[in-house]
Amino acid sequence: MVMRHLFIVSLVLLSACASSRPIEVHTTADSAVLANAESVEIRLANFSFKPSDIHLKAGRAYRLVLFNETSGGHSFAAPDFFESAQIAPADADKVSDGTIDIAGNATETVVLIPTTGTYDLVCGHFGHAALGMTGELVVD
Ligand SMILES: [Cu+2]
Repeated sequence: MVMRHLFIVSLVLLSACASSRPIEVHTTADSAVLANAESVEIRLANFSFKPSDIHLKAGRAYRLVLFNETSGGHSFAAPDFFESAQIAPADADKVSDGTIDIAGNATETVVLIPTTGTYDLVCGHFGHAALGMTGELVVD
């Protein structure tokens, strides 16, 4: 009985630590649109996104090229942006909890079709957003 009680308490604690809501990733099978993806390069620096204001057109395919020009890790965290976009099936696994992690001096790419909206962008690494590593994605 005591063990069972401890188990339930652990479950409650675990779920309290997890993110506030699960981020779903939607994929698209529209390979013809994805094949014509336009590349957009975004650099991750200490501590900024360059550019920090990213403008995209809804319904068009983009290849986001996320280049981390520093030796430390950064991330591209935009949960609402990724959740509302249609992501190329091959890239869906790169997005975890609405975030793509980019190791130092590495590049990650993701092909997607964004949806109209204004979305917050931050680096999810501790303290980086407070140091100015924030941005905005505007899709119209
Ligand atoms: Cu960072």
